[in-house]
Amino acid sequence: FLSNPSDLGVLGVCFNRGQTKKGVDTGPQALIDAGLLSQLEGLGYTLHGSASPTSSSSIAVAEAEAKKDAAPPSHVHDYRNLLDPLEKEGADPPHRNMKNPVSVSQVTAALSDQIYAHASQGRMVLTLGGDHSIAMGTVSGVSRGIRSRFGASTETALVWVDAHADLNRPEDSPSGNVHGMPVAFLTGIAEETSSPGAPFAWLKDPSFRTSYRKLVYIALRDVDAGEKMLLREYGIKAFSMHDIDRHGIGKIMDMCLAHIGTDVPVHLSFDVDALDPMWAPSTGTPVRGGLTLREGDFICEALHETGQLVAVDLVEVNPHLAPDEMGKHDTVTAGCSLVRCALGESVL
Ligand code: HAR
Ligand code: MN
Ligand code: MN
Ligand code: MN
Repeated sequence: FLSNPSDLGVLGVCFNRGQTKKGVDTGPQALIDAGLLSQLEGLGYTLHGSASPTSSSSIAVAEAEAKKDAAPPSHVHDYRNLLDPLEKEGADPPHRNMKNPVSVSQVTAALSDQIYAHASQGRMVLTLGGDHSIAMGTVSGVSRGIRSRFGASTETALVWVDAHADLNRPEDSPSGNVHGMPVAFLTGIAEETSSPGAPFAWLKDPSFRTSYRKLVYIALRDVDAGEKMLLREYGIKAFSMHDIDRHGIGKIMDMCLAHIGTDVPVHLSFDVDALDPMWAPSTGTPVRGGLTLREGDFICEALHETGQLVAVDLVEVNPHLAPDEMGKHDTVTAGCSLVRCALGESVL
């Protein structure tokens, strides 16, 4: 599915407004400072940055790229031009129980365009978060890019590796944090029904959507009551930590790939809190009983081996929440390892 398999679009998304803890916006730089980008060049990739978006409109990225005086492409983006006007008290009030709805909607819409620019050229796309709300931008941008190349009926499968399902509809969310909702919007299980300019109304375009039939969860262990109902109601494929304990990660990946099929491109969205806090303590919502780092790496390797991977997200690394220096180092190192495995490090 990649026309340029060694060309890699890289986006560091310094964004934290999908939840309320400070520091997750420094995740991308911490991963880069640990040497991730040179490690990827060592695997043979040519890295491509993006122009900074100037607004959330669909044509903004193309226009910025066309402009001669635009800032040069960069791997790391803070979306300040979008966020600064929303910074003052009361500028981004809750909407349908969602916190920071306009901030999240505008940044993810702009990100979706940046991702699309890479995916539509047949590049692999790597996104470093940032909280998991940014997947609204990455997954929609990839879905759209793949459809532009292979036709509207070509769906991209989504493998969501996470302690959490991130499937809350806004009104069902216990926290109002949008990083617990991206899958609901991406699949259309939650939908913005009010005016066209309302937060996340842009995600209603069918070409941005992911089918819940092509969604697979791995490593779930902290799922809200409303999310459990939706998983059952829609028959979504989900492998919990209980399933992994029972079958082993090898069998789980066989079942995961059997569900997806060999004929579809795959987007991997990996929340570092899928790992046990022993391996990744520096994250906003750690949950005991998670994956070992080796199991996480195996998931990434198994997906890489299919040759179907078109995009990888690594999110929720929060260096500010480290219990100590070692916890921060371990989390960042684990994140780098997951990304390298997804991009082919262990292939002999
Ligand atoms: N389910 C809870 C909520 O909606 C917590 C989920 C968010 N935590 C994450 N995302 N790190 O995976 O608030
Ligand atoms: Mn998540
Ligand atoms: Mn999570
Ligand atoms: Mn919970």
